[in-house]
Amino acid sequence: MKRLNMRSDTQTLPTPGMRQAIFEAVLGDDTYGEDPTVKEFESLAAEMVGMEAALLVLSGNMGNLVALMAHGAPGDEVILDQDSHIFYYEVGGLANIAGLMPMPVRSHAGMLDPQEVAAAIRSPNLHYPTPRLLCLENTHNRSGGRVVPLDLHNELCAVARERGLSVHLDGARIFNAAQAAGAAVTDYTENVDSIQVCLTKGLGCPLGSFVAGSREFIERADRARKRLGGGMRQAGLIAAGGTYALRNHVDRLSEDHRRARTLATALNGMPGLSVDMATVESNMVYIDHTGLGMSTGEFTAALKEAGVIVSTRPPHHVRMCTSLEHDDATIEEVIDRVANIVQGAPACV
Ligand code: TLP
Repeated sequence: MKRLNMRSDTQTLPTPGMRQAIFEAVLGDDTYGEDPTVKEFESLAAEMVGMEAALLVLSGNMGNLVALMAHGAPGDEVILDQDSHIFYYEVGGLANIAGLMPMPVRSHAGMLDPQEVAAAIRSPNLHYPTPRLLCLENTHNRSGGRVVPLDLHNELCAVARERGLSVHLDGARIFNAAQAAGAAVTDYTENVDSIQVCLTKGLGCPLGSFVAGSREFIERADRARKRLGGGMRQAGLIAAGGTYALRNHVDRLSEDHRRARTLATALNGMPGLSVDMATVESNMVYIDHTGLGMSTGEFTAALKEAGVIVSTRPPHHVRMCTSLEHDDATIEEVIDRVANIVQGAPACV
């Protein structure tokens, strides 16, 4: 039985074209600024997100951490969504490595409220940490890959600006967000100071992310990367995949979005399952399995038994992501296998 891996868009393997590009990469020691493939990648990446400069890093987690360290000094405060990846999934690096103070604000299905963000920014006072940075995320992972609309994004940036804060965008999937919003990535970066973009999600690279911002910001980010042990040598092996992905894997992301919608529509029609279709805006599908009478663990195990791998969002959801690993036939096969499980579920027999 073929294993259908829907766990995450991080599960992609490099395509033959990408492997060839990596194989042919001209290499040098990047710590000395002598890897031409890294240089080429960083200038293309900066150009594509409309920033002065970019820096290759090893992962999205590292990219966010490097950006946080470049923006703030220990003791400074960061306003961010309680459900953001930086707050929820990055091992507390914000506090325990960067030394920053998190001020979490609750988003509403992935959308921060500008008034609530404004209220969370404290006025200067000897007793308070200094508010330094607002972090945004787009697409928003824990809300089901929702796309923060450009108007709201710009309103949130304006709130930060008015109070003298910088803005960092966790744009792990910003190319998905921009395509789904019918906007340019540069529309989303116009009012932010820095962005982190993952190469390992829908773009299909085996590793790597980049941060981008002003030249001066990237100089600080470079030092932060080095402090974290992320200074690399013949990193063109990573960068070559990145350049290939930026040139070849961006336009196709809308196919992943179309397949996610097909998947979501079919699953939503099955007894015991429901999908909030309003949240299916990019390549993620959060499936509420409450009606099956199975725990998240039981449902995930039954799916695994049927060769469908998902990630868990307990107590009520599992997540499936579409990516370049999946064609239409894969999606149909996933739908068939889930339909079989549903037929035998305690609440449905
Ligand atoms: N997200 C992963 C898991 O960590 C949850 C996934 O499977 O979705 N920002 C956002 C918005 C992300 O979704 C992720 C990864 C990261 C940053 C971190 O990227 P990596 O995994 O490269 O460190």
